[in-house]
Order: sequence, then structure tokens, then C-alpha cells
Amino acid sequence: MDFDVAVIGLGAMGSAILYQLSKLGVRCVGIDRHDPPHAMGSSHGDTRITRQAVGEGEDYVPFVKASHAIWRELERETGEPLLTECGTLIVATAGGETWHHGKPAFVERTRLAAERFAIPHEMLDASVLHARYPHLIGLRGDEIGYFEPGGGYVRPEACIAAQITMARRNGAEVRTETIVRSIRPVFGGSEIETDRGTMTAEKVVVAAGAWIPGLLGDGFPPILSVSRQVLHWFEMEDTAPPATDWPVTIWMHGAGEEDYLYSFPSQEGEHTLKVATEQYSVTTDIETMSREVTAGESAVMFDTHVKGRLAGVSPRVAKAASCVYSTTPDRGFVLDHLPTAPGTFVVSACSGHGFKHSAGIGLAVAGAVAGRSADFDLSAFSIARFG
Ligand code: PYC
Repeated sequence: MDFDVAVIGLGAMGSAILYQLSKLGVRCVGIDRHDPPHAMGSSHGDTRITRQAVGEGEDYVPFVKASHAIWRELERETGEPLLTECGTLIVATAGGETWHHGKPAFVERTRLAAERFAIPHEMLDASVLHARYPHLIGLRGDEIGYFEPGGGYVRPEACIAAQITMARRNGAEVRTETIVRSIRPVFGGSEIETDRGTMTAEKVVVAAGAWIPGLLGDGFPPILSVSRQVLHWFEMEDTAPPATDWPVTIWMHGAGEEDYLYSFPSQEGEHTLKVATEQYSVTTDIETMSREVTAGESAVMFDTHVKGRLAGVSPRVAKAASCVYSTTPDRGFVLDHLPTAPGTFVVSACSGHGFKHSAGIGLAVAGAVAGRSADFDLSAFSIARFG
């Protein structure tokens, strides 16, 4: 076999897995159809949210905790800033059944996870929210807040670049601009056919996000739905004070799951604010999806979610970008061997809440694939749960 492990897809998950495999001394190769970090998939946009009390499910907490430690380790090794713990604030209607990422009562679930894992946090009533965050001008007075001081954001492109750099330094091979055409079982492993030649590996990790159905075909159950998401950077008003000290904010301002915005503090030296929402109702095709964001899309984002809620943000668009989510029916991840090809491990469907877990998932999956001790319980992320 040419390699012990081939990792297909070098976004958030694949680059983390390659890095961890390389640290274990595994002979590994990473393959990507573009030149990562790139803006064609699900792992870009300057900033991604992190928070350790994970309302999506307590099974995720070990991943995000490990991720924070790994990003700090990578910062020391590469000198690149990756993680900013500026705090994460979640705001919802008190007593409301607010859904987020497929889970109801999201603030309460988050609080319970924080208590169970002793994660420092504060619960804030409407008057404290109002006094502490005067820039949230759209508060109605019936809200509740969860604040996690150790939350914040990570820099996705820098994390991916750091992991690939370190993996290469540890001896991993990286093949970019290389499209995988097929993965075929052969004696002792798999043969991976690409548009630039063929290689063999004992094990294959597929972390190709929205490209997975095209790559695995009937070998993977039809559980992924791919949706286009849009990220907007609005200019702040010239007279507005800098928004550099705002926390990352997830604000569920309405009853529906898509009635919400999330925002990041302004980056050093920029007078802009990155804001987005999510949508699951319209699916797309990764091959034909429009990457361009129209002025109309940003205008709708501003009018529906930003106007009257965040102080000092203007409707002028500094930049915008699109990305994709791959989502399962329960919005949970898949971290499992393929039942039809046990030498192939699928890491996917991070359903819009994956980046914060990626470095830890790299550690967990590298361990599972390399047959090292099982410090992480992956049973909640099986393919079999979909029947
Ligand atoms: O972590 O809550 C989150 C989030 C929202 C949108 C993307 N990630």
C-alpha cells in the first residue's frame, strides 16, 4: 500500500484529521479538489463561532474542549492567532421553545451542558442584557441570555492552513487540485483513482462535505441535504463606535428556527460587522450552486435581521460570501465506518455547527482510524441511527 491512511477533503475536518494522523507517525496523504484553505465548501468566512456548552448535545462537548487545547498548541507552534475567547452570548425569548440546529429549548439545553461540564457561564435576565449590551437595540424586554466568557471565534482559514503546514512538516503528503474519481476495495485496502493518477491506502477517511454523495454514490445512505448559506459583512456607520468589544452573539429574535442572526465583533482595523442567519428550506447542488451573493440577498438580510436590532450597523455591504451546509435529518454529525466498506471512515454532515469541534474530531478520528485508545465516544454519530 502507498499509504496507511488517505484523507479525502482537507477542510475543517480533513485537515484536522491529517494533522493528528501525522502526529501519530501514520503514513498519510491528504487530497483536496481545490487548494485549501479555499472558499468553495463549508470551511471559510474569516470567523466561526465557538462555545463549549453545546446545546446541540452533550456528546459534542469533549470535541470542542479538545479543539480549544489543540488550537492553542497550534498557535504556539505556528505563531498564528487562531482562537479568540471574546465570549459568546446567546439570546432567546424567556420561556420560549426556541429551536437552534434542530434542538428545542436551546438556551436551557446550553445551560444544562454548562452545569454538567463545569463550564463558566452566566445566565442573564432582560434587564442585565439591556444594561450590559446597549448595542442590542432591538431587545424587547422578554429575553433571557446565556453568556460564556470562554466562547468566541476561531479563524477557519488560518486553522486549516496551520494544520496542513504542520502535517506536511510531520511527513504527511498533500495533493491539492486533485479530484477523487472513485474508491475501490482491493486486497489490503482501497485504490483511490484521481484525475492525477491512482494510489492505494489501507484506510480511507472521507471528509468531503457536500461532495460526499457524488463521491460515494450508493455506498452512502441518502441522508445529506446540502443548503447554500450566505455571510454578510456590513460597514458600520462612520459615527458608530468600534464594535471590536462585542461578544459573538447568537440572537433568536423570533419563534421560527430561521428567525435569528449571529454576529461577530469587528476585526482589528476594520469598521465592519459580519452577520449571518441560516436557512435549511432551500437545498442546492454543490456543483452548480451560485457562489456570488447578490445585493438583494444582503438587503434582505439587513432588513429582516439587522435593522433595528444592532446599533451602528449600516446597510452598506463591505463584502459577502456563500458557503454550504451538509445536514443530516437530525442535524447531527456522522463519524463512522461505512457499513458497506469498513476500511472507509466517513466524517460529515457537520450541519452548520462543525468548525468549533473540528480540531477535536481530528484527534478522535485519527485515533479511531489508527486503532489507538478510544478516548472519545463516537457511538452517538453512527450511520446506523438513520436506519
Ligand atoms: O455555533 O451556533 C453556532 C452557529 C451558528 C451558525 C453557525 N454556527
